[in-house]
Amino acid sequence: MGFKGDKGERGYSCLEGKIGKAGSKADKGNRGFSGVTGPVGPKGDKGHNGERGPKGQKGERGIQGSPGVMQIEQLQIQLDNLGVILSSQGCDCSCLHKRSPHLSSGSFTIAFVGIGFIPVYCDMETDGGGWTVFQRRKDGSVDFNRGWNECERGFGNNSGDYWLGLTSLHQLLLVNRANELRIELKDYSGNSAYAKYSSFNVGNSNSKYTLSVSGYSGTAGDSIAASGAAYNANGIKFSTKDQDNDKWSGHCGTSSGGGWWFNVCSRNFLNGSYGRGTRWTRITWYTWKEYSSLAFSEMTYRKKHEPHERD
Ligand SMILES: [Ca+2]
Repeated sequence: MGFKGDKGERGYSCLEGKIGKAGSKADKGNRGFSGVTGPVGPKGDKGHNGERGPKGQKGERGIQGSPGVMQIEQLQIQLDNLGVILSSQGCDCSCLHKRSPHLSSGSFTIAFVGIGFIPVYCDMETDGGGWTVFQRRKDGSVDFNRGWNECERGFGNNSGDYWLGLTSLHQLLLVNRANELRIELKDYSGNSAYAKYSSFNVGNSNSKYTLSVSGYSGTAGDSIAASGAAYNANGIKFSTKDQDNDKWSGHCGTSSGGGWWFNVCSRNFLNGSYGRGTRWTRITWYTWKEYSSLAFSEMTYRKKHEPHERD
């Protein structure tokens, strides 16, 4: 067997020289200043119009606008026919009669903005019509001996025995400024009479609803101003069983059994107790039947038209 030759030296790998450590990265330099803005260039050519797009869907219906003046008048007439007198100023039966002359007598409700709903009865026939009824006695079904608050507020049913109330009466009279008063009376034998006054007003609560009435005409006589000075009601405050504003040393409201414009006390007491009899505490109108009680009374008012206001 021959001798094994010497092992030769190991040669260098040609890759070894590339395994060196990478050098460190250089620092980033500061950002430079922005350059000066150049001049505005010339305006470009106008572009072509695009093609028309497809038709959109139909929108929802908008909210209805406010009615015009003519529509409000038509609405008022429609409400008149339903028995509701709509007015921002307290239109009453005289205003209603002028606006809707075809309407006959009946119950209506006045929608008085700021005051509320006021039930009334309108007499559209008597003496030219347009009368607002604020008191009625016809069958004794309603007790009229009420306290102050109820006389202010009103009570009864506007198609029967009824008292409108001093607060509403005062407010409604204020709207018209000038008013006339008409009083219808009937006795138990079926006879009728009336008293009319060309000037009528009722003051506010501070005045205790002082009555102002003058200018009599009619068939029943003037029991308000001519039945004896101690019994006249013109310029007199309202009194009730719980409030004495009368001119007597006693208390007419408790002696009489009803609220009224008592002097010392009355010969024109239409709020007296209902029923036959001969006493001043009954429903009386002295210049017609003295102290014999009456079967029916109705107190109404209407706006007084000056001659130039007549239609
Ligand atoms: Ca008194």
